[in-house]
Amino acid sequence: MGAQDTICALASGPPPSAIAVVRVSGPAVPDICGRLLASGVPEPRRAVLTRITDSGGAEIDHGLACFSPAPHSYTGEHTLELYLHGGPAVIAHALDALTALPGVRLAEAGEFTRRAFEAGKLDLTEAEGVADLIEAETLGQKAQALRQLSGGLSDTYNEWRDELTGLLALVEVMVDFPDEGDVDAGAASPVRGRIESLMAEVEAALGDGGIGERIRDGFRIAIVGPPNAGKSSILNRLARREAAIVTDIAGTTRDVVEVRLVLGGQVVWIADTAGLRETEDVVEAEGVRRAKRAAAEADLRIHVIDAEDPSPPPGPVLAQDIVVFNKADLRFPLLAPDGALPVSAKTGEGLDRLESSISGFVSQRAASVEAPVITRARHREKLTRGLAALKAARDAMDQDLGFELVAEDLRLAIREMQSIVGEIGVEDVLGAVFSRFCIGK
Ligand SMILES: Nc1nc2c(ncn2[C@@H]2O[C@H](COP(=O)(O)OP(=O)(O)OP(=O)(O)O)[C@@H](O)[C@H]2O)c(=O)[nH]1
Ligand SMILES: [Mg+2]
Repeated sequence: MGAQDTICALASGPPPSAIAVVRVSGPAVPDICGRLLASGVPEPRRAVLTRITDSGGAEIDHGLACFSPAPHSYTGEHTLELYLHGGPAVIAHALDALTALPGVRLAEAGEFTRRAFEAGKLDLTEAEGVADLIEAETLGQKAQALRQLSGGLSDTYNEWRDELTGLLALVEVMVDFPDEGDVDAGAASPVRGRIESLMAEVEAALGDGGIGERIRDGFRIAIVGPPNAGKSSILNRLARREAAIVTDIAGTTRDVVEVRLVLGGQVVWIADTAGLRETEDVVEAEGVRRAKRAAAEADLRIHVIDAEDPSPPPGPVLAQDIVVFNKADLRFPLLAPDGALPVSAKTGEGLDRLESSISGFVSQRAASVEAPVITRARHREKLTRGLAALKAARDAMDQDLGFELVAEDLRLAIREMQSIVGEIGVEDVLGAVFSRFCIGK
């Protein structure tokens, strides 16, 4: 399947819809216009209303056609977009008519954007921004994806790469002229300082609390506490459905039950966990182990105190955590400990305040880093490796290991920056990124 294939796909949502957009990209586009459009090849980048037929002359639809000749198109190739009536038969007829033509086939997931990437229209982080924008459910995700799509991440990575390239040039001069001993010391010191300041910038980016990834993938919240405190009942209230099993038997929940919600304009994953207690039961003990892990990994914990059997939270309570005093319906006047939020999963009392505490936490967290440059684990992994290479370069300088080694470490760091933006792309990374797109994008 070479780039010479012309690809086509439905680019709009599933039928029926008012309008369906069928997208075509590749060298056969002018020929396709000649064969299928009564208008012939439309004037570039102008929508024309035309009768559209298959090659046997049978009418597909009356619709708008827009032709964008290479290289000024999304993919950099000749492209044609057809705006048809969005019925399943119209779409099927259009795609059949297109794929019946020589050199035309259906596109694979993400293939239009992959072609755009290969034509240099987008770099890899920008292409990821396209995918994120399509999937964005919250305004926070949308804003982050738009920033990424318009080069907000690549700008930083490219700046770092350019700075490193400049440093490498300086170091290479020292490798090439090793005898200029006096020059070495003088020229080397600014290099070391610049490596250090770059390290500080990369460290700051890595130390962003994972906000970009949280905005994209969701914040993690764990409901923890002793058995029977009402953790699952609280989850069900928050989820507004019976997501977890509730019984009066202590030790009901074993697995971590997660529910995805949008609160405070952000995606949050709320995890109900097994009640924390010492137990001989092998299954329950595994549940407790998982509960502890979920609590440790969460951005925020909701500690549930049982009003029927109040005791302090068994696990560590961090500053941002929320403590709730559940079954408040059973105790009047309320005896909630200081700082604990009285709630009743039974009556729903206090649940709105719990929800707004969670919303407040996530929206504040999301705003705590203005423009995170890491939005995926892929970025974090490469940047971490880039930082390690920078450290190695600095240490090689400090230990007088020779400029060849420093140069090698700088080259490694450059490679990590380049692979984030896809300048050097390992094929499997590209495959992994683009295969997650929808067809037609
Ligand atoms: N009166 C009253 N009963 C409640 C409240 N919340 C939960 N319960 C009851 O408490 C019992 C335990 O509730 P669960 O939600 O299963 O408690 P849990 O903390 O998930 O328990 P484990 O999964 O065993 O750790 C059930 O009988 C619930 O109906 C509440 O606010 N008021
Ligand atoms: Mg439970």
